[in-house]
Amino acid sequence: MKALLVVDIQNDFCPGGTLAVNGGDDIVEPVNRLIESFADSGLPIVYTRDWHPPCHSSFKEFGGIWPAHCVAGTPGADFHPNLLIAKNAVVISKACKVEADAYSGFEGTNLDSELKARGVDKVIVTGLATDYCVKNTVLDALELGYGVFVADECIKAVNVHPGDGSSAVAEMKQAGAVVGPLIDLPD
Ligand code: VGL
Ligand code: ZN
Repeated sequence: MKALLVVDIQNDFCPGGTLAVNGGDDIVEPVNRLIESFADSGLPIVYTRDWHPPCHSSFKEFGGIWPAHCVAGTPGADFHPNLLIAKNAVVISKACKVEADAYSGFEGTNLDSELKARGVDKVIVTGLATDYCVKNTVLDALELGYGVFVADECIKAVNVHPGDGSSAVAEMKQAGAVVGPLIDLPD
């Protein structure tokens, strides 16, 4: 059974947000097409979200490297307004504690058990950002034994250093993920 993973498509990671990924909102439309198709087929759709307390340790003012972003319950942490939220959506919040950051949707969450409970053995990964949360979610999924397909059109990198996005893609491929266009989506 396959599932769709929609990683952190939240306002703060889109243009206008505090940690905006260039063109981050460009992926909303292709991701919505996948959401519709998975929903029509009754397949699981899981949304992860970065969900930080106001004094999170990853924020610059508290010793971290990022501007404040995705503070739980604020508009910046909301999903992009155009993102379709499927009726059968499973929402996984991560990095909810002051001390711990989590780039992977599996880290400190019940994502693995939610997937296993639904008989999922293959995940299609989409979302933001390629070089952080997408990459780490993909690497953990592979480690946990899932087959992983990453849809090219449905991810976008923050590129703190130029080339971070392409290195992340290379790393995901090296670890066993298939990264390709939507037209190659596996059955
Ligand atoms: C992310 C930086 C900080 C992400 C989360 O979702 O890729 N990036 N927190
Ligand atoms: Zn974060």
